[in-house]
Formats: sequence, C-alpha cells, structure tokens
Amino acid sequence: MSKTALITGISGQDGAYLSKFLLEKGYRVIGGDRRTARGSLWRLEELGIVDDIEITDCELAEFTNIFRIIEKYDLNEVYNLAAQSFVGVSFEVPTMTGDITGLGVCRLLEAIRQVAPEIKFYQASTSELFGKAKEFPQSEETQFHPRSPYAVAKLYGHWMTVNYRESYNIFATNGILFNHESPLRGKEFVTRKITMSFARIKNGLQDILELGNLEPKRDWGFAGDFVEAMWLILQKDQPDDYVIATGENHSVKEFVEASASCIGFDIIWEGKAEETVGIDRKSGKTIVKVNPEFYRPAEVEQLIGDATKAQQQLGWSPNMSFEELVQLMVESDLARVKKSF
Ligand code: NAP
Ligand code: G4F
Repeated sequence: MSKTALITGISGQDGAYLSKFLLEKGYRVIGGDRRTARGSLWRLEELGIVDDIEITDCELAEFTNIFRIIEKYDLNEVYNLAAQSFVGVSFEVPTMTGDITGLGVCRLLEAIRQVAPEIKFYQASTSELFGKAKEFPQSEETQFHPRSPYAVAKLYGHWMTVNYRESYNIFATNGILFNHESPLRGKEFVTRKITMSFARIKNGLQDILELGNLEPKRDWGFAGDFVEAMWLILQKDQPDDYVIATGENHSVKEFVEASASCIGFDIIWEGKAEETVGIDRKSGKTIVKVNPEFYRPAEVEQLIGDATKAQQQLGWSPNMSFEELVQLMVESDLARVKKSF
C-alpha cells in the first residue's frame, strides 16, 4: 500500500526536494500551498514533478483551513516545512513570524490530535535554536539560545512538537537541520545571493555584490541529502529528535572565495569589517562590498553540527561536499543567466 504525505511549504526549496524523494518512493504527495501568496511552483517545475503533486490550499495562519486538510486526506505522514524562514526579515516582522513559524506548528499538531492522531508528524526545526552556541559542535544535548524572532518562533514549534509527543503520544518529531543549500535555494539567502550575483557579474549584468557580515560560519550541506533524513526520522519505530548536519563549517567569506574561484575570479580583500571590499585580482575591479545595511541586530556567529545520533540510529550521512555544493550552485546560476540572454 502506498503512503500519503502532506508537505506544507511545497513551493519552497525543501518542499521540492522532499516531494521528488517521496514520489520516487511511491508516495501520493499532497502539497500545501497558500492561495494568498500563490505565485510560482518553479522549483517543482525545474524538478519535472509539478504534475505529480496534488496541490491544496494551506495557510498556516488559519486553523479552519488546516483542520479541513487533515480531515480531507487519509494522511500517513505530515512534513511541516512551511515557515517565514528568513532570519533577517524576522527582525522586521516579528509577530507575523511568531504566528506562522511558531503558532502554525501548534495549529497543525492540534488538528492532528483532534482528527487523526495516528499521523506521523515531522517539524522542520533548525540549528538557529543554538544561536549563541554554548558548545561546539552542537548536538541534541546542546542548550538552546535563539538569537532572532525566527529562532524564538522555531523554539516554540520545537517544544510544542515535543509536548504533543509527551502529552498525547503522537508520533511527533523534530529534525534539527543545519543550513542546507542548492540551486533551488531562495535568492535572499546568502549562498544563492553570492552564486547568482557572481554569475550576473561574470556576464556583465551586475557590477557588484553587496553583503553584510562576512565572518559568521555555517555548517552548509546539500538540501537533496537532507530531505532523506526527514523521511528516515519518520520511518523509526519511536519518535525522536535528530541533529542533521555535515560536521564541517565555513565562513561567508570562504563561501564567497570558493564561488569566485569556481567562476574564474580571484578575490583579494582590502579593509576591515564594515569597510571590507573584495577586488578581482585579474580585472582589478571591486566586485564585493560590505554594506552594513545587511547586518542583523543580533548575529549567530558560528554553527557546526554533530550528527552522530542520526548516523548511528538512522544510518544517515551527507553525500555532497562543500566544494561540490558550491560548484553545483555556481554552474546552475551561470546556466540560468546564459539561458536568459
Ligand atoms: P523556504 O524555501 O523559505 O520555503 C518556505 C515555505 O513556507 C514556502 O513554500 C512558503 O510559501 C511557505 N510559507 C510561508 N508562509 C506560509 C504561510 N503563512 N502558510 C503556508 N505556507 C507558508 O524554506 P526551506 O529552505 O525550504 O526550508 C523549509 C523549512 O525548513 C522551513 O520551515 C525552514 O524554516 C526550515 N529550515 C530550513 C533550513 C535551511 O537551511 N534551508 C534549515 C533548518 C530549518 P510561499 O512560496 O507562498 O512563500
Ligand atoms: O543565508 P542566511 O540568510 O541563512 P541563516 O540566517 O543561517 O538561516 C538559514 O539557515 C537556518 C538554519 O541554521 C534556517 F533555519 C533558516 O530558515 C535559513 O534557511 O545567512 C547566513 C549568514 C548569516 O550570518 C548572515 O548574517 O550569512 C550572513 N550574511 C552576510 N551577508 C548574509 C548576507 N545573509 C544574507 N541572507 N544576505 C546577506 O547579504
């Protein structure tokens, strides 16, 4: 018997990769997409799966809407990927972020509890919970210290998931995923911003890439690898929470340098902190400039994950290296820019 899964946030990066993964496993995939913002399912189109998914209206701000979806479909698994997921923007829209990214989780869990408590539930938890991290690397045992309205909202979603598991015996799980990127990453996130800007600069469509703080370090993996972990978490006999990470981290500056090198630029840095510029040694042109406008009120300086538990209990480990990931993203954006001519 094939299983049926609901994925909220179907139009996002992870929604696309997880859909493809589940379809290949023979799942019927119901994709939650919000009518109020429906614009584009370009990621599903790029993966060639848009016609294989049943799209349903899903607005996480609206309890009645969520309730109806859980009632309508005979679901085995729910993957809650929907969120206001951009950390920087969460400082501008803190209450909306709390409503969607935090309370939205409770709405889903409560609908599951009332309608179909046998459903297995996956919550897209995050390494942002560790924020001002207390130890390195971070594991399931590391204390949380969220540093943004986004992270605080995710903390609520995380603990509500644990609470519904402990209170009502619901198969509710958290994947504490570290940053994962891909050619389908939103352009507002720093990795895609870098690879797309460099592809445009290379082709004469843009002069300069403006960034914020270059020093923070992230544990960057490939989204295609990470969605497998989401599925594995729901296939266990007992619900639990898992850190999913590569165990290696790099600074934003290192991501810039690696992307530049893939595209044929050779960056030398001048100036300190907010005055920093990156000059292409070959052309002598300034192609990167720090703009303090992109700094955040509170920064997460360094994240690096310890995924030993996932490795041991789920048999999960990442396949793609940092260098391969950067190359994949750069090549993909170069191809997109060339196609636009
Ligand atoms: P994403 O590309 O930003 O996708 C977010 C999705 O949520 C989009 O489909 C968006 O729909 C939807 N959404 C936003 N507001 C909504 C609302 N009010 N009601 C219903 N849907 C709404 O994010 P992602 O990178 O795929 O990440 C998936 C999840 O994992 C998110 O919850 C994120 O916070 C979490 N996470 C991501 C990472 C990472 O590195 N990627 C790491 C840890 C955790 P629209 O297209 O309509 O905006
Ligand atoms: O790419 P980012 O915006 O990702 P961030 O803040 O780490 O959040 C992402 O990963 C989380 C998992 O840890 C997810 F939960 C979350 O949903 C999202 O997917 O920023 C990465 C770093 C930050 O330190 C930021 O300050 O890059 C720094 N940065 C420097 N200049 C910039 C820029 N970030 C962005 N987005 N844009 C810049 O110009």
